[in-house]
Amino acid sequence: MSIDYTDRIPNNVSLSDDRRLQRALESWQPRFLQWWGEMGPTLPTQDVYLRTAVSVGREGWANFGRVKLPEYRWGIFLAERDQDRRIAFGQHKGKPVWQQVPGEHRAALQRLIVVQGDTEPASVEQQRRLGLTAPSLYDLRNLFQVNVEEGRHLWAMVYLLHAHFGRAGRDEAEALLQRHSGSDDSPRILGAFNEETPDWLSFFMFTYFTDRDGKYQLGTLKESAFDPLSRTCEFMLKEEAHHMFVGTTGIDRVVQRAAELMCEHDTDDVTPFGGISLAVIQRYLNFHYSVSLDLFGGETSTNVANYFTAGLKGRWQEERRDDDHVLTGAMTALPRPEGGRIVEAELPALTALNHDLRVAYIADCQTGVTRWNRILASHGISGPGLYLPHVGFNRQVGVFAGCHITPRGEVVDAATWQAGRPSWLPTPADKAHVESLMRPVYEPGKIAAWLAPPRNGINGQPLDYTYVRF
Ligand code: BYC
Repeated sequence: MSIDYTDRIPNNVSLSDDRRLQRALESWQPRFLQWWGEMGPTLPTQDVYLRTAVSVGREGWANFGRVKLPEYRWGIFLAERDQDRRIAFGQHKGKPVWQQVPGEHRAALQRLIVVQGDTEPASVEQQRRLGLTAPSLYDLRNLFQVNVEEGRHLWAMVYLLHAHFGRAGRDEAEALLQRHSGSDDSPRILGAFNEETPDWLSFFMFTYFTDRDGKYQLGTLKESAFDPLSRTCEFMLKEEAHHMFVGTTGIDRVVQRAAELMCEHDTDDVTPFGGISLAVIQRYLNFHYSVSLDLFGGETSTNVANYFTAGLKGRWQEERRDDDHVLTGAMTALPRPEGGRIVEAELPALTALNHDLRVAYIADCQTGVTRWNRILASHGISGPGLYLPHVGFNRQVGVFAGCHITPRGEVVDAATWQAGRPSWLPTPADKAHVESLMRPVYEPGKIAAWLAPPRNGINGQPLDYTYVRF
């Protein structure tokens, strides 16, 4: 199914057949562009070597070329429709999926789409100044690729709001451009999207941990009985993979450089040599991992039980699971703090679905940590290495909110926690050091000294390719 690029809004949803919808989206488009101009990347550029979606099929879905950023073709792309698709879970299991929103699920679906949509422009806002300090043109190009695609993911949600939620949906689409990351008056909806992404170590951590929450949330919405949402998310997941690649390989390169400097100078403290020490990397990891864990919502949630039963939001890889996909009566064990200890409690599986998703996410996060420790081992650095802190560490949402739990999982009192904080979360000195390393490197093929070069260029281009022109 190819995409019509002659339309003002590229799309594969036959937009020109629905003049009202087309007009509504065409009137939202200039407001989106105004938002991009005001809240998008601050670094002026001539053009950037970017990937643009051209088809939603299995092969050759994107092409690469030099694009002026504000002229990127943001469009509406849904994965191909499976005419026989049936609901895989919940009370409507086995019935045909919905092409329209059922009245009784309107509010809940709209809420899920708004929450998802809100994160996309938020991340662009958080990252808007990073171009000023990019460690290479390769990295700068990757930042802009992530940014334009998050902008497109906003389009994906705005399309659903306009096409299926009438007046209320159009109002919500407007509000997505009015809320801003970190704003006092009108912040973004979820906590992690109001945090700053002030430096490139934070950016790599964000794309590793927070974009990975995106992967899991989109994975559950891809199971939705509301077929247009499912098809939208399926295509978004395709783009999302590159964002996590940026995070994984970005941290690889920071760890590798730290390891090189540790060997060269025979010390753990590589700060004086222009690197980022493992202790600092660990503290950044602890922060980004814990705020990303909060994005899954409470360990027990009646919202999620209702979403599942209604067929709005499934589980990760729902159809590969070997159970009844209805879960009434099923129980599950989950950890919770009790009397100074963390104990396992038996609870209805339905209300524990946020926990279920978080467990899959944690296992996925661990793969990066294992990979980074392998890089250390390849430099002869043994020892504890990097690790994921305990699930209860630094949590603001769910059963662990308000508890004082160390990264190793001990429940401590408030004073002990505060005393340990500088060892566990980035300190002002850590941030100042990382910030001091953030100097732009815009010469083709050159890379800042605090991270190793990437292994390969983009789309087969050499590393010294001019990925961005000014
Ligand atoms: N911050 O029943 P509860 C991405 C609210 S990332 C603030 O425990 P529920 C991306 C919650 O809204 C993926 N508020 O949780 C990544 C609820 O409020 P209401 C984004 C929070 O509803 C990088 C109340 O607390 N997509 O795509 O089961 C770059 C009770 O909540 C937070 C989605 O999240 C928080 N952290 O689950 C770009 C998918 N957590 O309704 C993009 C859509 C909870 O009582 N959203 N609350 O006023 C959802 O599925 C669910 O809304 C949540 C929460 C998983 C977020």
